[in-house]
Amino acid sequence: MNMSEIAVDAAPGRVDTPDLSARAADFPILSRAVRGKRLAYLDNAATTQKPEAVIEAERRFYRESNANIHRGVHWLSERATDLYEGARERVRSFLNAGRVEEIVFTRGTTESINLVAQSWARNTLQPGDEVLLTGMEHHSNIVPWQFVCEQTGAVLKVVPITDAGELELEAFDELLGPRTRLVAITQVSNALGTVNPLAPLIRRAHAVGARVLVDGAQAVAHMPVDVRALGCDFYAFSGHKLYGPTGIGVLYARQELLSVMPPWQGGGSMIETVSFEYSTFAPAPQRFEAGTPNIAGAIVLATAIDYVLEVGLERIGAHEHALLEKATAAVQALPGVRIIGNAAHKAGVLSLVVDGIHPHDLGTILDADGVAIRAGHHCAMPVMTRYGIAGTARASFALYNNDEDVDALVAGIRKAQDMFGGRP
Ligand code: C6P
Repeated sequence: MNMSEIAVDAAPGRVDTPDLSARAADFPILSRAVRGKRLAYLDNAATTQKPEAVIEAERRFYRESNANIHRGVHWLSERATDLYEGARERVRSFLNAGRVEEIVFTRGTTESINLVAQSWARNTLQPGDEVLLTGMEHHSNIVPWQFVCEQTGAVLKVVPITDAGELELEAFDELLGPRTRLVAITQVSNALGTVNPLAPLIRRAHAVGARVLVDGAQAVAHMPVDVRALGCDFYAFSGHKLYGPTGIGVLYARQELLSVMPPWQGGGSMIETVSFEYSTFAPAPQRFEAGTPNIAGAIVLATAIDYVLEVGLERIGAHEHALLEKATAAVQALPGVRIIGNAAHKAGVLSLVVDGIHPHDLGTILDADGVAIRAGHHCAMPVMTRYGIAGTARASFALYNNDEDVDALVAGIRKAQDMFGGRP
């Protein structure tokens, strides 16, 4: 792989560190005390907090516009349908997809990936075909492929990762072959923070005739995403990691694929005609949205998208990167602390292990001081196996975090070291 090709994709659109300090006030929960302490919420990779605009949009929907969609002849149903379909258009524009029909609402990243596995892959893969994953995938981008490999006789291949937490690019090239039908890859690793150089990898995959699914769960809240510039075939993300509600997510799929993919769940709203002999199905995306969808979730997700676009995704990314750099330097100065994930291009995720302290103990000590992090394997057990550890303590940044949060994190680690017998 040509390194200059990678550099173009990997170089973030760096802007001067923006001042987002006023934005914390948009998030009511951040002003509450936790265990009598100021809350430093650093578990944003698990889920982000919600701004007032999002909370209010949900309330407004149920107060003013609630009805079922695509069914009613009455005013409220038309209104709810317009809002829901308007939200689909806002997601299209957010991802720069070519057509609104390419946007399917799901429950989240996990369901989006399972949809591709059980609709596209199950009907495409033949025995001996290969699905290429990477060693840094979340379980949501591993287990659905294991299911479909078992169902079809296809086999999984895995691109290894380096000690620094980057993909072994030569191995990617070697593993990609004429039997590769799908590459399923994360844009940003939730356990390591690595940002993968997607565009050249997607080009390589397409050159051998493979399709590419991108897990965007940890990307969409931190950088602008353009599915057409990336060239991916499928893109999945969750609303709740993007300042939106839980229970709503998105699958983008190219029109030529989606339009011929069979439904994977049957029910109301996804049919054209039904008889006891056979049924015919609505075109995409309705074909993939069986039953009453998360109407409020989709509409409120669009409000969350408006919110991040108003703040500016490049500014958010630059702000989080500045916090990551500050936190990285501070923990590197502590003896006995090892950062897991030292890729050249990282999003705002800091995973670490501390000598002699289990990540859960560290998480509990931090929690006592109001610092919320995640401890464990982060649903990325193969990553932990790769580094020979049971888990990490992970701090992950969002647009509302600030230097005070970083200071609280570092102070908590020092305190834990003192409690566990002093720093080495
Ligand atoms: N990672 C974390 O703490 P859902 O649960 O469907 O919204 O997202 C699943 C998922 C898929 N891919 C990646 C890269 C992810 O990080 C996640 C969710 C959370 O890291 C919860 S395990």
